[in-house]
Amino acid sequence: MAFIQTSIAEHIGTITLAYQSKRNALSEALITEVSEALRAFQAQSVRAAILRAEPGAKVWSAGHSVDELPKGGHDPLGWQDPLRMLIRDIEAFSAPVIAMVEGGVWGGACELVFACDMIIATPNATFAATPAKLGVPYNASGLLTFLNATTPHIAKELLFTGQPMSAARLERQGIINHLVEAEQIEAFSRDMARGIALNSPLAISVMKEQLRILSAAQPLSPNDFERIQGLRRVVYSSRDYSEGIRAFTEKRKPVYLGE
Ligand code: LCV
Repeated sequence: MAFIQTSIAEHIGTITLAYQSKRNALSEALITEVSEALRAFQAQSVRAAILRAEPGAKVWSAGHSVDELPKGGHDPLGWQDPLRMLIRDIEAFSAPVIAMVEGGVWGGACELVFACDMIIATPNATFAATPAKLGVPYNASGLLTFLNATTPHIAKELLFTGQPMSAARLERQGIINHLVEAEQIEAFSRDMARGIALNSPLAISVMKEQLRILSAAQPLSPNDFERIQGLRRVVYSSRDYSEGIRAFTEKRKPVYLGE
């Protein structure tokens, strides 16, 4: 695989993001490889998976590949968006996925980590949710990932400020399971995965699916659903949306007018 490395040992599957030249940006090609790896793990009865970057990575992932966001003003985060598909693959993967995080986590990669079943991070890892920086609205299921994994106030601070939040702060809030120094994080994560792998895979997979269904149980009227879609379209067809992407490409600060 060109963008990731994978291995399986003791019923534990490990996926290492290995695209540092683009700071592990979640390109369609990288995401396809992660999804294929999860499918291969499933076929080999993996009982726990670890999703990580290379040891010592300064950036765990820079988030959605900005150059792959459509410029035409249509919704880049639709049902078939690669990131959305990966989030669903992680949720549907029948064994727990542990995010092992060193370095900065940006944009859509925050959602990817929050969608994992457990998070183990080094104290200096950071999380920055960037849609407001880029002028992008977030989709409903993605916002639900934030709400389910964090608290409303933390989700809003992350999404409204776009500022990196430290793993230490997120651990204090119960959003990150464990803070572990870089030298021990691999052994610690592997120990947790080993413990899970000794338990009943069937009981775990059923609980994982039950918890997924329960946490997504949000009755929404057709009117409310259409309102959410309509709100997103306002931003996608705005001048600010094009400006955010153009500014990123031109490596300058965006100038937003709110229109
Ligand atoms: C494509 C990249 C990227 C990248 N895409 O290295 O959640 S939403 O709604 O916001 C969603 C749309 C989303 O997730 O958007 C992406 C949000 N991510 C960010 O805003 C982070 C963007 N990246 C950065 O700020 C920096 O790259 C960080 C701070 C992560 C690392 O800085 P560093 O100085 O180490 P460079 O900036 O030099 O990046 C190295 C190469 O990776 C590309 C970047 O364009 C550069 O490519 P070239 O070497 O070809 O110039 N790159 C980085 N992030 N998200 N490409």
